[in-house]
Amino acid sequence: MDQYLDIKPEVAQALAAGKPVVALESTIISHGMPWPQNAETAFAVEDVIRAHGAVPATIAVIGGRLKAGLEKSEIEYLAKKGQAVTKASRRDLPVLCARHEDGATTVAATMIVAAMAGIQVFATGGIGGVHRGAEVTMDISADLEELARTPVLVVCAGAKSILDLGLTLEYLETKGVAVCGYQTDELPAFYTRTSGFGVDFRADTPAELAAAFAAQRALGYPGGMLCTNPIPEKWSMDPAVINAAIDQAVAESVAQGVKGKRVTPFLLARVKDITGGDSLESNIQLVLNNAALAADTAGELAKNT
Ligand code: PSU
Ligand code: MN
Repeated sequence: MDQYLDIKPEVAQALAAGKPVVALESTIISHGMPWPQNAETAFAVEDVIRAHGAVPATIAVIGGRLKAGLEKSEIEYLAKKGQAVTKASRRDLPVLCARHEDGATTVAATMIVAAMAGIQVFATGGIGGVHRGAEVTMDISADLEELARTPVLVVCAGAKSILDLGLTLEYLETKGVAVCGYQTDELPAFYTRTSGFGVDFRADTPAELAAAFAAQRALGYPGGMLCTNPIPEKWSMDPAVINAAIDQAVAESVAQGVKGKRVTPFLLARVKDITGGDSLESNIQLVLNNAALAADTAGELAKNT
């Protein structure tokens, strides 16, 4: 299994010494944000993790190697290539390894590589979920299945309402994935702090969150856990503005017949364009906020192991 895995020396040393490490995904770099903000954000996120006492490990596939920890030059390479890089979820990793190709890892694929490397905590912006209209299209992100099977704690800002948030929570409940609200009882909706949907449990400190995940690991559950961390008040968006943009983007994707793995990148790009870039700054800020919480939580987990 490790035949295809390269752990960056700094990350390997931290793991061997029991120091906190935080994994980061790369689809957010190639498909989630435009150049050059994507590279700037990827570097800033790594800096926040270091400032909070943990070692960052940005994950991607480069030349068929599963990389746990990227060099700056590799991050820049993926950022510049943008949507030309293969968006890699669970099903794509074996093919990329066999063909010595590059891939930007989604939440699902990042969890797989993180778990292989021994990294327990992962920070991102938003996860994939059950799309609106999934009762007809069956468009349900592989991220949800991965949360059910791979033991990684994913810290995100909830999910965008490009998804059906209610169905996404139902799916996670069915799969036995606990959803934590960080200092909130409600699922945050990425750009906004509330959604009207309740979470399973609330944690008010990184230590509380770490304790819940540690208990799950001790019980031998196979899967991961989801922590949803609301966007800081200062950066949260007007729900009317963002929801109108999302509704328009979803309508366009239906009208244009966008399908499969192209749906999420299409919606993300359209929402950003329709809101004239305001949403991009909010997106960047919430990722930084999640990185800080993930690093603090990894620090708490490292204390107890
Ligand atoms: N949602 C976001 N930003 C993102 C993604 C989702 O708000 O960047 C990316 C993540 O990499 C996520 C992936 O894992 O899209 C989900 O894609 P899909 O819906 O095709 O599974
Ligand atoms: Mn999909």
